[in-house]
Amino acid sequence: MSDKRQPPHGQRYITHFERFGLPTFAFYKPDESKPWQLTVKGTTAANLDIKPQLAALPRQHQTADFHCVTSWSYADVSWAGVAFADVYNQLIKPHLPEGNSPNIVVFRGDDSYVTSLPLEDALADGVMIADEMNGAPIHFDHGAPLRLVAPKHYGYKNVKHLRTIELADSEGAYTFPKPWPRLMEHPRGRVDYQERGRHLPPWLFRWLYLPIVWPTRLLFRQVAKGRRSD
Ligand SMILES: Nc1nc2c(c(=O)[nH]1)N[C@H]1C(S)=C(S)[C@@H](COP(=O)(O)O)O[C@H]1N2
Ligand SMILES: [Mo]
Repeated sequence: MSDKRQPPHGQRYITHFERFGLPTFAFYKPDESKPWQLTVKGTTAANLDIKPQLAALPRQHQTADFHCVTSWSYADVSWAGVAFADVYNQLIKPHLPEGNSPNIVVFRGDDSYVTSLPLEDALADGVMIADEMNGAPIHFDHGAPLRLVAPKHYGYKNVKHLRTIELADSEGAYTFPKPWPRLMEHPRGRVDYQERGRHLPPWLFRWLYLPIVWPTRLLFRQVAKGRRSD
């Protein structure tokens, strides 16, 4: 990364890309005994698992900066996987109920983390379901085995351990994971527009998040240590 590169407004580059997230999800452990499914809901097909079909889609690669809403950014992460637009158009759309035009996509992780994007944002260039990071299968820390990557959106839209994709037609169809306030989730979450959350100005979110960044980072580090010595 060039020293001269300026991060987006209100962000600061950090030098280590670490596992991070809502503290309630720090303790998640995957159940490795079952094969991973990627289930699509809101279609006519009951229990549509598209995981086996991902391999047939064209592969995409991109290098992008990663921006957490709490103000840290990490430069130049390279991802590989499939475009969400291909997933939607080829694997999901054929199963939508007649006359149904969803406008929201809800993404849920295996740890029960949940957030959403307007369909229009999810179909944009660069939004992918990634299975590789920096040339290797995505490590647990960064969302193994499948992660949503939406580089123009804050980290909280980039769902790790992706398990469920749900098509919905109104925002009321889902909520941000409890007990976290929905205030923390902007419906779009675009970095360029500092859509950090709802109802409050971006500077206030930055100020509110400031005291929780280090405790959260330390919690995730502590849990990772425990996991290694299991
Ligand atoms: N499943 C899941 N995905 C998640 C989160 C989470 O807690 N669980 N946290 C989000 C937040 S707030 C951030 S900043 C990024 C952190 O990604 P990293 O762990 O790869 O650094 O993951 C996002 N995706
Ligand atoms: Mo974040």
